[in-house]
Amino acid sequence: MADLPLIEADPEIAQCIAEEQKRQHDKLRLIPSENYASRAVMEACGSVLNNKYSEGYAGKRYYEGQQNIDTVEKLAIERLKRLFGVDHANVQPYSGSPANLAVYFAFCKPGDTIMGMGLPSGGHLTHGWKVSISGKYFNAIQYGVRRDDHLIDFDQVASLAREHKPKVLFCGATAYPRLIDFAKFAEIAREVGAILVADIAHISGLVAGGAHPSPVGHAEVISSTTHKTFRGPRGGMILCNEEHRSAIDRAVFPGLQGGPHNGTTAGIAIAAKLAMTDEFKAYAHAIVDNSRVLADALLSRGFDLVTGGSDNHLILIDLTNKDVPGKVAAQALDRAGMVANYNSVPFDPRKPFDPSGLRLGTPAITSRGMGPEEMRRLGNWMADVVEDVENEQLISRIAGEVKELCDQFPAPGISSR
Ligand code: DSN
Repeated sequence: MADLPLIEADPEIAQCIAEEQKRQHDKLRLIPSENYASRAVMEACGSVLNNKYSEGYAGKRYYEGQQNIDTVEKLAIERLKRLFGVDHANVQPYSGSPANLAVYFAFCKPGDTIMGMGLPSGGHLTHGWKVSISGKYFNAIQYGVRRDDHLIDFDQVASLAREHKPKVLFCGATAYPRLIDFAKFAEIAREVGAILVADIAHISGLVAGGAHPSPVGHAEVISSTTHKTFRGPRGGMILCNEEHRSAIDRAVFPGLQGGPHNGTTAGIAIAAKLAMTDEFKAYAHAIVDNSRVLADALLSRGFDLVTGGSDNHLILIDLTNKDVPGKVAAQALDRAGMVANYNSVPFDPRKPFDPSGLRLGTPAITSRGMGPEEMRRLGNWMADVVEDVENEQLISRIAGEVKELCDQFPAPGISSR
């Protein structure tokens, strides 16, 4: 039983995976937090590393048999240190939310004041939003974007920071289409004595590839997932200077987690190695170029883009002028082979589960090698669908054209079918 191939051991799950592989191949995946992990990363994640327990850190574990695991983890750490130019990396957080929780645990006690960007402005749940543990266990102060241009309101950040003196100031976002000015955040954090944490989950691949300014030298602590633009496994990491090394390590283990997921650690090491290549640098820049071209294509079809465009991997559309709710548009686009997610826009009068916006991005389609020409086609397809969401004939014709396009661009990590 334990040695049966998946197809024999569990045909139902095998079928789900085969169908998901087909879906990921046949559709344009536009959710900005998703990507295709590199093939080598996928191999590492499904390897025997899964079988090993390794609580602790290299050279100081609570289990024997770490001859190979220590090497894997040390490689991941050394590569990340070199890639990002930091003193230390912790590669054990299970994902981005646990990484951020570990950061709070390292520096704060329940009830302490923390500060981050509010979810409705594009911040992440873990940056102090009220339903998250970060909003419930801490006195969370939330800053936002300006009403007129939807850019981060630095006057508000500064005045809230001066008033509330947070222990930790988070910058970074989950639905913000512009560059993050880490230097400005650092100036404010310094003035009020806060530790600046840059959550670069969405943009770590862009930072690694030089397509977004780095927070290193500005933020004392940097948290990230490893599976978005970084194109690694589902995981998390925390980068920091020497001063915070032991607080961060202790917060992750034994503070928050047990044994690290060693297959993931290997995947992070591989992703870091691949991110050092010229090919990855070109990829990171191509993500941004594609996002700009797609934004222009959408603007030329009358879409209202939050902040008026994009200079990272992500585009946020306010569909109010198209008179279509975000969810209806996202569902019609999915039927047409384009998978985005409905999302609130700043100052959204609608509810989060039925918001006015659509969030999309270019990391996954750029991983398939698509470029400006494909972005212009995509912009037109999206406009055709959103302007006629009930026209199933049109939607099914476009789904066919999308599939034809996808057949021309192999998806990394998905074997030929
Ligand atoms: N907030 C998720 C996203 O950006 O899709 C990640 O946690």
